[in-house]
Amino acid sequence: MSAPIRFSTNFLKSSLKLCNIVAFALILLIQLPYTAANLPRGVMPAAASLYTDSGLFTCFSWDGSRAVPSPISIERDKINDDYCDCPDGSDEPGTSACSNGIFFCENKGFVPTKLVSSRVNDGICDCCDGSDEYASNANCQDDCFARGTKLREEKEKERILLEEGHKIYETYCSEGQTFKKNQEDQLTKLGNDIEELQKQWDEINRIKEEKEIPEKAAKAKHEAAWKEEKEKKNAEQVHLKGITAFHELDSDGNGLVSIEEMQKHIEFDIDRNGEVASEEAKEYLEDNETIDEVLFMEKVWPSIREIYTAAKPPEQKKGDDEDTPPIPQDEEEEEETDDENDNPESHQAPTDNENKDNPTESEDEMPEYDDETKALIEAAEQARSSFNEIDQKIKDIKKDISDIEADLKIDYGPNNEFQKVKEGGCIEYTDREYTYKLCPFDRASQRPKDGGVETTLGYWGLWNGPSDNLYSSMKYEKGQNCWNGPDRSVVVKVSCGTENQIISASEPSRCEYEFQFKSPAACGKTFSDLNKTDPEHDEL
Ligand code: MAN
Repeated sequence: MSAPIRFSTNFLKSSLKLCNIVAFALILLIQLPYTAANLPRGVMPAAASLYTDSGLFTCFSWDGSRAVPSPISIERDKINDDYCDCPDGSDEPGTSACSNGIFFCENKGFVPTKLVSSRVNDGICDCCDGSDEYASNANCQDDCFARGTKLREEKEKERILLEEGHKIYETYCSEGQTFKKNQEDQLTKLGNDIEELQKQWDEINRIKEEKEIPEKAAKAKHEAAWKEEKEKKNAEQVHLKGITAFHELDSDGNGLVSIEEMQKHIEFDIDRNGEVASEEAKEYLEDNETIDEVLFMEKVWPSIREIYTAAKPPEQKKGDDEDTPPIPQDEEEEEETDDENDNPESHQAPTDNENKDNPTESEDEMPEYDDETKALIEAAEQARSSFNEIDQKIKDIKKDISDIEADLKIDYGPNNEFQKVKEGGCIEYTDREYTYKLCPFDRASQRPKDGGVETTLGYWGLWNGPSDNLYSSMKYEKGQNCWNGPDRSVVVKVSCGTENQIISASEPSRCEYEFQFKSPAACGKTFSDLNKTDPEHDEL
């Protein structure tokens, strides 16, 4: 029962096979004129269809990768007849008849190439398959396969490198983007922190100011009391010294100071003629012949106090009125007072803040604050310390914010992939003379190999690659000025590599440098991305 069915199936299968063969043969027949074997010599595959029409051949020229037919048509048998018919040279791809013809070397096993057709049969082997010298004496060897093998090995190495670089590139992208995201999150967080801290700052500042008011008042009160006490003490001392002076001047001890007694004291020699004239003495005594203690203290002592005290021998002056500087007797003496080693006791009386060694001074030191004031100071101190703490915290956060904002402004590539390059830190390269250093997105420098100072070659400026490959070149600019020349600058050419590395540094023009820099960040394109542009290279 099943036999006839099997027969008919086989029959059908055979018929189908036959149909396929016929169809394939037809396709072959139709395509025959398009095969390389049938093409006139030297025609490139991209132009094959233009040579297959039966009948007339239309001359054409190339506009980029597009063939543009010309108005001139010729008989097909005039193609490659060693006579140039088309002004564009398209009828003589395989001879040297047209100066502008193009000869296509198939170079099987290697890379197909194009030659100007004048190089056809010129005795020089241009194509590795020797096809350009088909009618010359040149003995061309077909070394396309050997060359192809070498090229394939190189390509394979390149492919491995690009693949490896691309893998790292992908991690650079994801880590770079995560980094950026974290920075943005951090910025938001710090912004919120600042807002919160600012509120606390306001409150802590308010407390500080509040605590400082009673502190200030208590301190001022204490200081005013001390000042008053000191003034009182001083006045007493001045008075005491006056009384002592009176008794010293009253040499006969009769309770009166007379003109004669005054004359014994050379410090009253107003005109400095070496003696105290009675008029001079009298002038000091306010025109009196004699003066008693009460009038002396009231009228004379205030005017002679300084002169009298200054003229006293050092031992006697110790602890004298500290508020009053001595009046210099003449220019010489004035100069002497400048020399601290000469006679320290004749110098200006120590003030409250000076000469702590002076035993009398310690008596004048401000006494300790009372417990109540101390407590107020302590409370204000605490408030100040809390304030300083929060104030510093805010300053630190503001600094962090501005650092992050500045970093976010830097263009680390379309996927932030160059952030990893920056993170990697500075990279050095040493040539015969210099060690060059590149701190990505910061600064480039140079220092002589045998030591010496570092020269700044430039600071991070901008990406300056061509518009279709912007991130292939960086510019570091505004470096140290070159004597009689420009500010130094560096162009860093960036290409794909499995690590961040400077592979060369040069100075093409004085003080203008160029680094070749390899980085996985530049491995955005894969091997196939880079090798799919030229279809004629597929034959490799
Ligand atoms: C230094 C270096 C050189 C540069 C000269 C210019 O020697 O920075 O690279 O050419 O200065 O004077």
